[in-house]
Formats: sequence, C-alpha cells, structure tokens
Amino acid sequence: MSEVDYTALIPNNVDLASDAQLKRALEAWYPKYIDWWKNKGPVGFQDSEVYLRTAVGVDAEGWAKFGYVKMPEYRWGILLAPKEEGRTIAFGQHKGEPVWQEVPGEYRAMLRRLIVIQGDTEPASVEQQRFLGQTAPSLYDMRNLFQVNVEEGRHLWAMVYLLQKYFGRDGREEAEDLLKRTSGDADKPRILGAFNEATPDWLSFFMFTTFTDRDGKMQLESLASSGFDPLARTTRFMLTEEGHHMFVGRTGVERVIQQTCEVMTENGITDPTDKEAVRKHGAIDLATMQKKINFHYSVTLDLFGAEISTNAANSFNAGLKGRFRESKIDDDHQLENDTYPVARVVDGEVQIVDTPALSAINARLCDDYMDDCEKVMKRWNRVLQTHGLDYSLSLPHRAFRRAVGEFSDVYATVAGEIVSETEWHERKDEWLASDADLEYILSLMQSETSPGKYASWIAAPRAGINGQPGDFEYVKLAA
Ligand code: BYC
Repeated sequence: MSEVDYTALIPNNVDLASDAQLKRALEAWYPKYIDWWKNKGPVGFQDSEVYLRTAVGVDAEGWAKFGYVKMPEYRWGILLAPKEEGRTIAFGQHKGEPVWQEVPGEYRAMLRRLIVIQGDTEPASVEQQRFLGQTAPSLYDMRNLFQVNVEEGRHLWAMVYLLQKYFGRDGREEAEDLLKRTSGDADKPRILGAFNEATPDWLSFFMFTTFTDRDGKMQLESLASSGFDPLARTTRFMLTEEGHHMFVGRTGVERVIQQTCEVMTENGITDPTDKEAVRKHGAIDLATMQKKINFHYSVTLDLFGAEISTNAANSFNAGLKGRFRESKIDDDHQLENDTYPVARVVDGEVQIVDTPALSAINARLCDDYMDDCEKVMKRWNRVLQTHGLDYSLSLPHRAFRRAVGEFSDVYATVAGEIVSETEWHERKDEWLASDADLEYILSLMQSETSPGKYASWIAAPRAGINGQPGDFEYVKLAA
C-alpha cells in the first residue's frame, strides 16, 4: 500500500486500521504529542495559516500536496517507503539472509537504543528552534522553519510507531519519555550533545540545518540499509523529507553570503575582514560566518560518536546499521579482514592509522559526511567568487573543539595543530564567535512579515516554494 489513508485520525500507509492494539497505543500517545507541540513547539503562530506540504503518497513523484494548514492541525502520520519483495540483509554476519519483519530477540536492546536515539533528536530540534518564528527574516523563511518543524514532528512519529509496534510495553514507555526529555534541560536533557545547544538566531538555524540535519541524512542513510525492514522503510521515507531541511540550511547561508557580497560591492568594501564596514549596512561579515561554521561543524562531528566504536561495530555486524549507501560500496560488506584509515592523535600530532574496519564504522561515516560538507563549502565559495571577493570559507579541522572521540582530550586549532589548553583559550576568539559577535547577530533578528520583503542581512531566494511568486503570503498571520 503506497497511498496514504487520510480518513483515519492518524494518516498512515501501514494499514493501521487492522491493528487495533497499535492503533489504541498511538491514539493514546497523540494528545500527549499535541500537548508537547503546543508547550515546547513553535512559540506563537499556532493559529496562523501556514503554506505547508503534506505527504499524500510515498512514491518518488508527486508525494506532497501544498496548502494552508494551522500547525496543530497538520496531518502527522506514519509513512513507510514501499516494501521490496525478497530483500536480504546487505551486510554483517547475517548478510544474504532475508530481512527481519520482526525484532530479532538477540538484538532487541541494540535496536531499541538506535531508534530511541534517532527519535530523541527529532523533537529536540523543534524545541531548539521554538522561538525563531518571532524573528523570521521573511514569511518565506518563516514558512520553511515551520515546514522543517512539522516534519521533524513527523519523524518523531516515525520512531514512535516503531517503538510502539515492535517493542511492547518498553516501547510505549520510551515513546512517553521522548516527550519528557527537553533540549537544554538541566535535569532531563536530550540524549546527544548538539541537541542541547541553543539555536537563538537564524544564522544558527541555517547552520544547524546545513550541518546537523546533514548528520541526520548520514545516520538515516545508514539505517536505511538496516536488516530490520520496518526501520529501513521508515528511514527511507524520512530521507525524502530531510532533503528539504538541508536545502533550507544551505540556501539560507548562501543567501546571507549573497547579501554580504552585495553590500560589499555596492559600498566599495574590498577588505573582507573589515567587519565594521559590513555591519554598518546591517549585513553579517564573512569572518563571523566562518566562526559560525567552525562551531556548528565541530559540534556536529561529535554526533558521529567515537571514531573507533564497539557499539558501531556491533550494530554493523548484527546487520542493524550499515554505512553510507552501503549497497554501493565495493567490498564484502562484512569487513572482518579489512582495515580503514582513521585520523588519531599519535605523539602529539594527528596521524592516519590503519584500524580494523569494523571498529572504524563511525570514522568512515564521519569521513563521508565531511566530503558532503566540502561540497556545500564549494557552493558557498562560488558566491564569493562570483562577486570577485578574495576570501573563502572553509571547514575547520576534524580535531578542532571536539568533545567526543579521538580528539576530545586535545586542544586543536582550526588548522589541526595541537596546542596547549592555555593557548587554545587565549586564541579561541580567532575561531569562534565572541559574545559581541553573537549579540550583533541577535540585534539583526527583527521580524519582517510583509510578503516579498526580506531583512537587511539576507537576500531573497531564487525561486518561491512550489513555484509561488515572490510576494506570496506564505504565512497568513492570525490577527
Ligand atoms: N552526545 O560508541 P560511541 C538527526 C554516547 S541527527 C552524547 O562513541 P556509538 C537530526 C553514546 O550514546 C541523527 N553522548 O558511539 C538532525 C554511548 O553511550 P552508551 C540522529 C554521546 O554508539 C537534525 C557512548 O557515548 N541519529 O536525525 O557508536 C534535526 C559511546 O558511544 C554522543 C543517530 O544518531 C554525543 N554526541 O555512536 C533533527 C542514529 N555520541 O550507550 C534530527 C542513531 C556518543 O554507551 N544513533 N555518545 O551509554 C547512533 O547510531 C549512535 O548512537 C551514535 C553514537 C552515532 C549517535
């Protein structure tokens, strides 16, 4: 079944109507979810009509319809990519066996942990972004924020479905707990570090959706090859939504760069490091953007876990979590005799060390992520080149400012040079936005709600959503 049943309270393509127990569990969870949405989701705008897309099918083409929706009435649902008949496990010790339609008993705890961690990030990001609607630089951006938010909500539904359908009472308890932890909360924080950081301004939001949602893509890609078929099918559909989130981030930052370049060109500013000259015109200087890149990228690298990880080796071996685009990799997909080059600290410097490939699964995924991020940097730098600016943005070294893994015990510069703790702290303003920089960004966060108008620090997008014209009213603000 690939069409989505919208007549049910919970839209779905999993024939929920025929599973009374699951239907009851999900219907009992629904009001708690709505409570969470209203209390920890977007502040304000709950009565506004937002031009949102809703999935109506899971096929590659035409899966979404667009229309005005009040966010609490969004049709969150359970959508799985179509089942592939005859699918077999693609990697690990069970390679070649039929995929599992039920949870394999021996891997129950491991699988539950992966699903809970994935599920925990989704509401966390909504919580992190909850105040941003109030300072949106345009209605177009506000609508994109809310689209991202409702879809993260749907991704939570996706994980809750798996927990409630396949993990019995434990699963129901985990589903409740997903609504109880809160981003940044001192007592009950979200599980992973980056999801407890604040997202106080729109540049942070665009950086987050560029870098942290891209971790989402990498992790979902690895789960999309899972031998546990319901997880693979769920994550495959989530990936189609994730694409838009990264688009919002990448083009968001690109538009900020574009605006800065235009301000520099129009006002004859030739020194890219002259931040005051740029700020005088209400734009964001390039050096501060570089510092924001340094922060968001390094925080996100930590989300890959330790480069060398027994957890990752076990979940690969078990056939639960593969690598990025596992089926396209040309090797035996079991890795028992393979090695992988991992960057480690040896004798006070970063060296590449051949390591058993199974234990280096996280390192490899992180490398693939870095390659993907480099492509983004190329696109951003193209804007600078087009404007003839002699400046380029770059990713910091993998060892910079790490809290998890190989580099968590050392202090490294953005170039990867290991320095003393004292030197690092003395120099950190060279690499990270200072309080004054962050205050400047915050001072720019004034909402712009006239259709077709944009705040001073960001350029208009190249095209509207779903082909809409430039002055389209993406959010009809409630009176
Ligand atoms: N913060 O063996 P290790 C997304 C814990 S984003 C705090 O190094 P492992 C999204 C770890 O839990 C994608 N704790 O790592 C984006 C473990 O604890 P226990 C989310 C951390 O397990 C934007 C211990 O340290 N999905 O979708 O190999 C918006 C040792 O762990 C952190 C997933 O991550 C950290 N950063 O790999 C919305 C996929 N890192 O269990 C959504 C599911 C590690 O020993 N998760 N720890 O107490 C996983 O695959 C793995 O759990 C991880 C860690 C890749 C996260």
